[in-house]
Amino acid sequence: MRFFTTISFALAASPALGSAVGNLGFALGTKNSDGSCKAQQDYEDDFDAIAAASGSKLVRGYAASDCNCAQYILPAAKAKGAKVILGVWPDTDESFDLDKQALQNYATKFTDQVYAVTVGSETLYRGNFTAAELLDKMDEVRSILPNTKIGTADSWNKYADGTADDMIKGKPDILLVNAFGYWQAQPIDNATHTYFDDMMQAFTHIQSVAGSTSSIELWNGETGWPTDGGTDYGAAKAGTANAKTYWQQAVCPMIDWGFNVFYFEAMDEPWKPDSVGDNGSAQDEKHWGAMTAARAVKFSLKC
Ligand SMILES: *[C@@H]1O[C@H](CO)[C@@H](O)[C@H](O)[C@H]1NC(C)=O
Ligand SMILES: *[C@@H]1O[C@H](CO)[C@@H](O)[C@H](O)[C@H]1NC(C)=O
Ligand SMILES: CC(=O)N[C@H]1CO[C@H](CO)[C@@H](O)[C@@H]1O
Repeated sequence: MRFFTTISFALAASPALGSAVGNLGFALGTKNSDGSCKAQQDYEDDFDAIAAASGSKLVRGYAASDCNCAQYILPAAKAKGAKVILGVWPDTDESFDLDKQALQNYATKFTDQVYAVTVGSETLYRGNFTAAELLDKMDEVRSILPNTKIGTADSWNKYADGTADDMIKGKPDILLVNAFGYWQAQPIDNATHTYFDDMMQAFTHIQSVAGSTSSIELWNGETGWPTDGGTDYGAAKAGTANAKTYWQQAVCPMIDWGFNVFYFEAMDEPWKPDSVGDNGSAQDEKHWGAMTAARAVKFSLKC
């Protein structure tokens, strides 16, 4: 099996990842079930629920100014001993400026709670920027938080196919690689194979372009599986039983291998509209949580 060969190679070549077990974090939304913005107490309750269910004290967001996220999540993280990867949304000048302002106003006052900042989420995948343009945006953000890890998150194939090379050569501090067997329309019994294979292709390419296995901190930035109520995607069938299988057969083993994983996502987001895919069919985005919107676990989140 191809992925076992590549994994042994990556581990042998990656003493920094080595035999230690990897870290687990969760993508976390900024809104309550009714679509209202979360307040500090809501984030504190989220941190409590995530830690109780999984032991994790790390979450990631996408836009620091969205719902004034940085303003409320950082004091909540401090109260709960948790850390946050904040996001900057550089796609438009307006969102870029608002998120930079939020970092300036809040992240600079809570640097111990800011694990890292990602500039852009799948911008190369969407074709929004070239790798060099993205690197410039990352440098702008670094000038606000010079001692914080700065990087980006993108789809595994945009790392593996060379699209990101000029950005990788700029030596970001941290890169998040998104990979979903589900979005490759894989049946659950082959989804782990696809996920591991995607990750290996992206990680080995990044490390070879960087010329080092340890100069850039690497994470799986998103993986997950929609639960009951979610939409099927080809042979990938939504359902809580499949999500549980994916957690046990894909997520936990990846962490056991020593890789860092963000699960997408912590809790359902019932306020989200359906997103219309490339072929015009609506895809539900409300049921990706490992927990319900009321913070009840859907299956054991212990590995
Ligand atoms: C299973 O996943 C691997 C890796 O992505 C892929 O090469 C293979 O075609 C998949 N098998 C099936 C039956 O889809
Ligand atoms: C769109 O593509 C997805 C994934 O292949 C598939 O599940 C869905 O049935 C398609 N919808 C239409 C209308 O073709
Ligand atoms: C700078 C840039 O090209 N931004 C575009 C990124 O994509 C969104 C929509 O997908 C556009 O609205 C932005 O103008």
